[in-house]
Amino acid sequence: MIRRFDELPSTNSYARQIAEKGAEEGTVVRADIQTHGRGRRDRVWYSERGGVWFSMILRPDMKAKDGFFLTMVSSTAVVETLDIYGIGSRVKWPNDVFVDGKKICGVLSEFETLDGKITYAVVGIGLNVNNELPEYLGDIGTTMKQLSDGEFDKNEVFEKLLDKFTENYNLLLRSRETIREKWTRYSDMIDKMVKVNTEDEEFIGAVVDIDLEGRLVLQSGEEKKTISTGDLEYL
Ligand code: BT5
Repeated sequence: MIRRFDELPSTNSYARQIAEKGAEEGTVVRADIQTHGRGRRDRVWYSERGGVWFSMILRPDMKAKDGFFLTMVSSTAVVETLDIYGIGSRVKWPNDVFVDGKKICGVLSEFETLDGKITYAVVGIGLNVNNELPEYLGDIGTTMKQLSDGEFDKNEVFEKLLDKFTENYNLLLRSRETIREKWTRYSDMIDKMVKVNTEDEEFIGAVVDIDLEGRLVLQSGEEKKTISTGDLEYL
């Protein structure tokens, strides 16, 4: 079921509320404007009219530690959707999609867990389509419109993205390895030098792998470091 709103504070927050009350797997919450769109660590996600902002409620039979694969499925679906429109993009660990060094999409996955298993997940995708970006995001963000000649049919983009999500989600339920392999290919980050900030540490190294739990494996001198989440910058 798709629940569409003109305006919501945040589709993730709304989806969590209705998931608590039992909303079923596959429920989608979409808003044209978010007044309090959220990123990770309570950052603001700029969500004016013109973008595609939505969240999905999922109830996979999955361990909490594998939750990152839902983020991977989302960014994989975004890359494949942009490809349909002739826009080449890359996934960036952990939760972004970039075009030519600029962010076009962010994913926010939130989980409710019990005894190490996911009871429900809310996976939010924000894709810049026809929306304008504020000046402070001008250097770091981009939109589909900016990358092309004109505007896009936002509902069509949403539908294609949902189809791609469903396709990749079903793949994930059959084989995590297929998603990990695809995502890694779309990331183009193996062997690249990066700097990663976690909440309290900073790591610099070359990307060796994305491991079976979706963690980033860095090689720094003789040492290997495995990182669950953080902010990554290419050096
Ligand atoms: C994210 O966080 O990238 C996750 C964004 C998820 C947004 C979706 S929209 C539907 C659903 N409902 C929500 O409330 N959220 C989800 P993070 O990796 O923490 O990146 C946040 C940073 O991205 C900000 O601090 C800005 O630097 C930048 N940013 C904010 N809005 C942007 C935009 N529209 N386009 C590109 N970059 C943006």
